Amino acid sequence: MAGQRLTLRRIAILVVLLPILASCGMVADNEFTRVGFPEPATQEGPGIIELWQGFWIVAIAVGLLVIGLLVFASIKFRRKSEDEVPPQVRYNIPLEILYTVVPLIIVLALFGFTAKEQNKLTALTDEYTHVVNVVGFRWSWSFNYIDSNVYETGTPGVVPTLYLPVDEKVRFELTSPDVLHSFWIPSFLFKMDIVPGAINRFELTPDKVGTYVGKCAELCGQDHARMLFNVKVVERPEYDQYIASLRAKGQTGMIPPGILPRGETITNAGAN
Ligand SMILES: [Cu+2]
Repeated sequence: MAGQRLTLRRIAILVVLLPILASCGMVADNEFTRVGFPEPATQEGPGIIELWQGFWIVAIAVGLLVIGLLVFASIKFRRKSEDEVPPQVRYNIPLEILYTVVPLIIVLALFGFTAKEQNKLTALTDEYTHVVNVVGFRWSWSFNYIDSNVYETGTPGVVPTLYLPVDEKVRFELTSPDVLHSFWIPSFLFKMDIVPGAINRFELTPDKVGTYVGKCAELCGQDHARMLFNVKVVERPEYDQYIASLRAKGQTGMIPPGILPRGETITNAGAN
């Protein structure tokens, strides 16, 4: 009897969950199935969306199971008459082991999937086409295009724009001359801290032409909220034109200079 009830419950859970799972696979590209995430603008984005969806599916499944059990228990074991005391149950070792082990397995599995995706995302290759040294400083950004030896810089009042060519892998090298900042482009579904005294590196391949917003995601002082930038993902000819325009303006070299940690150097993209 108990076994039969358990099977029925499993079927009920599947009936509720299947449409959710199916809708994630079939209508993958809207804000509802992305659970609030923006449309990814990089090749790496879809993997992050899938991880996020997986977390939600697990959370919904656990939530439904717990709510289902609560409702079931409160109906099934309720007091049935005024003078009745329902059976008082204590200690159920198998059940206690079950609700210790099952959450542990869930947490370990979520950790495993996250670690796998994160290792893939933060792996450095030698397949990049460009290196951009992003300098986060109080309170704006400089973009040093290492392979072209030009730069662009901003102020809290004049928001700088980072140009990236579409479908080309870019290595970002993050540095800070002052305090902690965090380089965040929501549409790239990626954020990495900028730590003074260290160079944090990652690589992404933007794959959708468009204009995106970026911001500092680490409270860094008075004008933190104005530490904004734009990102323009453009076709290669437009990118080359932009780089040439920086050179024409005389913005060659790196800015601000002398901020690299001792003994560390920005990757020389000329090698590729
Ligand atoms: Cu900042």
